[in-house]
Amino acid sequence: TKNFAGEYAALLTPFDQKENIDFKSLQSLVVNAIDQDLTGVYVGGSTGEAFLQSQAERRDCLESVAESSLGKLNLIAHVGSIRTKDCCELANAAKGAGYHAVSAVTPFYYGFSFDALLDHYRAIVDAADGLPMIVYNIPVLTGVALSDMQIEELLNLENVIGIKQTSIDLYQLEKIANRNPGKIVFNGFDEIFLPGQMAGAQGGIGSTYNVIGSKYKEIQKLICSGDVGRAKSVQKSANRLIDLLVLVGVIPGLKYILQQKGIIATDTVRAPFRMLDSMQKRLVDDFISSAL
Ligand code: HMN
Repeated sequence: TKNFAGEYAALLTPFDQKENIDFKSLQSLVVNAIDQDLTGVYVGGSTGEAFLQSQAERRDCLESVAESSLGKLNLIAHVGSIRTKDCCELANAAKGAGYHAVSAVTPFYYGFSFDALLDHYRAIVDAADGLPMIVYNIPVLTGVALSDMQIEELLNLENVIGIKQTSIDLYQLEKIANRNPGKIVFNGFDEIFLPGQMAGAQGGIGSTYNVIGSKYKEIQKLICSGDVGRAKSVQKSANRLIDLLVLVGVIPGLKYILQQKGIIATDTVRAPFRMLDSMQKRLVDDFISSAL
């Protein structure tokens, strides 16, 4: 089977001024991931504003990215939503479009039972028709807090090869990695990429990789060569950008930076998200001119 370890950009979904998907800009985001020598892309996740898109739009994005990637990237399709049937449809589309894996967030809002979650993942795996599944655990946004044992049960489902662990709890990450040596753990919070790797993650998937993907690649290389001191200083510089993004809003902030760099055409986000105001833009401009 394919080796998925590595660094992945959680792709944004560029829109035009009317909030329609801008496929040309989406293509250049994919090229930007290739140019940064990233391992792959994670398409249609939180960062992709997937929960603000229709089912047809999500499918179109999956297909468009696969075409643009020209076989140069590992492709992970995020197909999660709270409706099992929708996830299955997208998983099936991902398979058809040539994706290498699917991923799905734990269904949220209703507080489904754990048995319901297991059935949900089984159904998606079934629809993905042989594609490996990466469970997406992001308790701060879903409100679904999985225990170590529950995570292990999910990891033991057929075709589940790993988890995207977006949590500040590095102790849990360490336990997952330690107890499930055959599975792959992706770090989901970019600000703890280095500590996540130290705790046993074999890569990361995140929004800021769209802009500073090469920093995470560099940290990974430095860890391998035993130079943790320098890895720390690269993480530190990444975190100063992340501080700013968290302050102004990660998705609109990243879109603004990518638009300023000429990679995407507009910094439009979908309502109810809001674009940066002029003061926030000035903050980002000042940061870019001094650091990026
Ligand atoms: C996705 O699902 O699209 C992303 O991979 C989510 C990713 O883990 C991001 N998490 C959130 O936005 C909650 C991080 O990249 C995050 O934006 C970054 O670490 C800054 O906090």
